[in-house]
Amino acid sequence: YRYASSSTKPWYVTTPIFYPNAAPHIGHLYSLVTADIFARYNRIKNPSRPVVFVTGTDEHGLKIQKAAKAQNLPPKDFCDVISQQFRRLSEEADISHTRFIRTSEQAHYDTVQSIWRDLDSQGLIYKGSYSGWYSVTDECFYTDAQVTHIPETPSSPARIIAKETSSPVEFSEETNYMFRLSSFREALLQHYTTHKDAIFPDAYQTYVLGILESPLEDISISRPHSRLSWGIPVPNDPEHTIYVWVDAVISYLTGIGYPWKDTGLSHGWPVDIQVIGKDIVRFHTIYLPAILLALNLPLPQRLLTHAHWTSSQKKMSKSLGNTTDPFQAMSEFGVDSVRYYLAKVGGRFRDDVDWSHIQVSKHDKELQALVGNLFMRVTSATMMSRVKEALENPEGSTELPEDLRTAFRELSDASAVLGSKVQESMDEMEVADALDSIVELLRLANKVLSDAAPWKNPLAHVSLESHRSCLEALRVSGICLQPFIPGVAVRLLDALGVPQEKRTLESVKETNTFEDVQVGTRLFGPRK
Ligand code: ME8
Repeated sequence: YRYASSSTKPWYVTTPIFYPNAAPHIGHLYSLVTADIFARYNRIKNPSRPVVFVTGTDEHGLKIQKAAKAQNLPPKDFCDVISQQFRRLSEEADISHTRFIRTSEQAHYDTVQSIWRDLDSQGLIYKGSYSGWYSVTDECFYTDAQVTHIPETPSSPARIIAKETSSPVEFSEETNYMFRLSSFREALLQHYTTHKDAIFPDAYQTYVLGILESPLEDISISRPHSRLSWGIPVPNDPEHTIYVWVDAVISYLTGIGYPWKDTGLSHGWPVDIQVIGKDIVRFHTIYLPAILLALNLPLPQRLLTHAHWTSSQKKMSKSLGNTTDPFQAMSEFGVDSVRYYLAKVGGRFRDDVDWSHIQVSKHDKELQALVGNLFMRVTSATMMSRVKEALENPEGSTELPEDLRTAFRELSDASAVLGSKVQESMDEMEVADALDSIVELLRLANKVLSDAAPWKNPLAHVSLESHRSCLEALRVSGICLQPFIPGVAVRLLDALGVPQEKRTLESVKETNTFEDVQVGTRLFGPRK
């Protein structure tokens, strides 16, 4: 990841680095699609600026060690198989990542150890005895106050679980390396107080500021090798393995080649948008930033925290096994319709959403009607011959009735402002609003066409104006839809004959003649 010029920092976006403990589900696809929408949006917004997009798999830790053991496989072999499924998911879903990182890579091992040494040399790491409640599912320690005892019931034995996540915990007392997280509280508080939009949606910024009002405790950042052997060893002390979350958050740096040996080149740091689920806020708003402050690196610009997809109101999770298979959904409805559903319904990010097969199907039909049918209707054989007729008789335009003139003008005006509406919403990270603006324009175009009913009107100019104004609506929608549904958008722009260099947000404003329309192009594949 070398860039010839240091003047323009590449635009950098990340997804969480997923645990390959079980097959990916819709929740993972959602994070990938969300990050991809921003990656693709930035490419059309600023085509000369490179976009760096890192995703991958977080392979170390007890959770993976246990899952591999249950299958009688060495952890690396186990991860090879499932990491490959995450990679395939990214490919099949048209995710435009530029780097898929595996934390089991040598490059990552070196980066993590080098950062450890750096923190250690600054006196930020010390050895201590640590006791607490460990959750393998959540891969973290909880204090006494954060766990609760559930008494025995006829159907289940007594258990101790984490209050926040309901995951089972086990008590452990061991010698660990500790990180002086406590000494970063003020700097973090200062950061979030002055960077008011660091965390989106706002509620999480408030939540994090709340955490920072009380003292932070130092955290354990290693486990004894006897408990955790699948991980990166502490430099010069192989009896201890580095805590998986320290290892994991560093992948955002490894992903763009840290530690940079060639100074003066701009690699992309800091991250511009970091997409995560609300389950991992603390690691991204406190642990990672503290490490970055220690390394004297700038903190990520913005963190987008999204809610969860649920299944019968319960969070979809690999540990619970109540998941929806994204490959299955994509083969049934096509990649773009699944992306459309995820972005339209999940693009407000604030509330959990229950995955609904019926709703995906509705969204698939809606998209086909809005885009596919509109294109078919305005390029039908009859329409094309009436358009030709009108072009041969320019004077006929004076006969257009006033109400139709107004309707066509309103549609053109709406097309002209779509680009800036989308830009406004996307810059505020309101993905659903951006998509809604596009849908609104397409609805208007469909309505204007139905009201004008050129097929019933003897005046050929009604056909010509319907054709022109609807194609224009399709062109600007097609450009703006590229981040969301890249497959359909590209087929649409190809069908409209829009040249490659005219597919940027800026070119939405330019005028167009539709001389190369590919009549009869299929924009959607067959549905089951
Ligand atoms: O936490 N709805 O990995 P993970 C929406 N390895 N998003 C969901 C989801 C759901 N039901 N379930 C998962 C880890 N996700 C760590 C991350 S980062 C340095 C290390 C998404 O495989 C969401 O983004 O458990 C969540 O934060 C992430 O997957 C957790 O994936």
